[in-house]
Amino acid sequence: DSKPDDFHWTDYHTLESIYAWMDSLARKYPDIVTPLVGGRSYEGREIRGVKLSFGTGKKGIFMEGGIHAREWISPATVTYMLNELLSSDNATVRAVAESRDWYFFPSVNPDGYVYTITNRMWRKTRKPYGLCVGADPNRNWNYRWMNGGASQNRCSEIFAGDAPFSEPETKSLSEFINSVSDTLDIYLAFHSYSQLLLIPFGHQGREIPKNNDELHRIGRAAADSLRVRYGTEFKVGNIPNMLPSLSSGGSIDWVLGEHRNIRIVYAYELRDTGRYGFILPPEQIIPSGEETLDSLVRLIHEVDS
Ligand code: ING
Ligand code: ZN
Repeated sequence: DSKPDDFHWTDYHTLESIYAWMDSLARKYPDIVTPLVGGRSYEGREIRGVKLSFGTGKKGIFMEGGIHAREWISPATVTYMLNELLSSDNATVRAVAESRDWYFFPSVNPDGYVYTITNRMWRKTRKPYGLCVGADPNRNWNYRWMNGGASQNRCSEIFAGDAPFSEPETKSLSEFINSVSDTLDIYLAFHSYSQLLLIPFGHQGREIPKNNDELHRIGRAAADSLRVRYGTEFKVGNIPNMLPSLSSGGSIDWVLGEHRNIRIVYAYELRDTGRYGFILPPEQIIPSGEETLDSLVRLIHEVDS
């Protein structure tokens, strides 16, 4: 693994290395980058992030990565975009970067991510539940909790936890989001895999976002721009129409459901469509980062136009 000075996107990185790199950014760009602690995990790790701020009075965008431990392309793509938004000299990227305050949290399930070093296919948190371990942190948020596509079986991969926000990760991160939510207008979560851009809601109440048409229009524009560079096709739609089942208790349902000022909310399901699945070769990190940033640039242009 690497020192902060040669942090790169030709390999996946450990949590420690990602955190050390974020610290190095705060030292290198002290006027722009502020280290943040968004919460704490069951095993006592910090959920660390950075805020990028190029000026005052900007709206905010929240970038959630790594809520599922094995989806390694998520933290890798999120850190790639963080780096580009901070240091690219492309005028279009610079304008988008400077249009907002950015909250980047590349690895919001740090215990799970560390555990995937030895158990590569781990998805959940690491809090013990009897004979099994972990809840699905993307079924644990307190909005229509346990209302479709989630399980009360403690050994299930989609175990929702014993109660909403039973996991310290989702509880503490939700409190952090609440503390900055007034300024936010966009929230993006990054998962893998399937190449989808998912629009809330995932619960079984047939709830549709008030701005569903806008979310579809902007989402399709973002997917169009994502396709240009490498031909990667992303499909766009509401969760129940895109996935084989419902899924309640996800972060994006809670963000849109509880924070009506955050109008622009999506979950990306990044590369690929199943050839490599969660074990995406590291050669694809940079292409994924590039095309996802292309889509993000377009998304923000559409929101601001
Ligand atoms: N897929 C997501 C999951 O949590 C999702 C899909 C995203 C559901 C956002 C609800 C909200 O199951 C993967 N692969 O994790
Ligand atoms: Zn996921």
